[in-house]
Amino acid sequence: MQEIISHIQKAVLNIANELKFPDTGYQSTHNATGDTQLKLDVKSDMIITEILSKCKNIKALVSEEKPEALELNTEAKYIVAYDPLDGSSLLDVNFAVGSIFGIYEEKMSAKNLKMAIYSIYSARLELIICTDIPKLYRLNHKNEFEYIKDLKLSQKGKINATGGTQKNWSKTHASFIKSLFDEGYRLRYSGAMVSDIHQILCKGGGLFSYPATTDAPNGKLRAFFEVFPFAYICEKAGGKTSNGINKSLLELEFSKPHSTTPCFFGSSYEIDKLLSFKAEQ
Ligand code: P6P
Repeated sequence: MQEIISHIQKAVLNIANELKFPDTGYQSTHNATGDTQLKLDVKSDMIITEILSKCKNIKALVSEEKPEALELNTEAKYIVAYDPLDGSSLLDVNFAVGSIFGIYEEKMSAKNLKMAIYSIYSARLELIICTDIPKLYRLNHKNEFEYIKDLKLSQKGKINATGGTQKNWSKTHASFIKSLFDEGYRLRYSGAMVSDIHQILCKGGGLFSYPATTDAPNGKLRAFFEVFPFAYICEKAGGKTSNGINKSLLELEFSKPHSTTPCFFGSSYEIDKLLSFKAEQ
């Protein structure tokens, strides 16, 4: 695993340098889920592909930006599924964005997830690595990732990160979200999942939601590249996750690599409240 970590560290350092002077223009291409691709989406994907292809422990690379897997070492046992630049559409307003990696053993399935990693490209370059406990590292003056702290979720938070277009929410979801605001939760939503969940993990609690909506009945966020890695990290941090029905996102199974799912991540109080709301409907 350390070999994979060091290759990912090298890739995120390269991407961070690329983002300093970005061309935030769009390609004329789209990814497998139909998102228009930024030049930096493609560039970040190229950097990760080039660097991780040199790692002998990786069986295959599966990118959110590519329709097909890249087979590497048939004898190796880890498949790395990644979103090379989550939140890239916010680069033109200089918001924090990041890369997300799920490391799966032998096959891409939530129960085979063995490590989850994400980076945050902002005023500081940070890397969160989670095998058992999510650990936050920050780039120091010597260009090394220095350990800062473990990330833990308390029983309840104060932050409500509400994804999806509100006019397309179900009535149940709208009343659940309102009930948290009525308790005094504060809206904290940037439009980049990686940054919005990072804030909840660093502040120690809250809820991030991207529900089923009338325009995205299966949700928007990608299971293997975004949802499973963050579900793994949030649950290892002591939180809970759900798709709005089940008791953990990590129970879900998908056959298509670019499948999406409604998703909720947070402290146990918020997820328990979500499930009680849905049960009453
Ligand atoms: P909306 C970014 O494009 C992304 O994939 C996630 O990072 C983010 O949480 C979501 O989409 C935002 O979607 O519909 O709220 O703009």
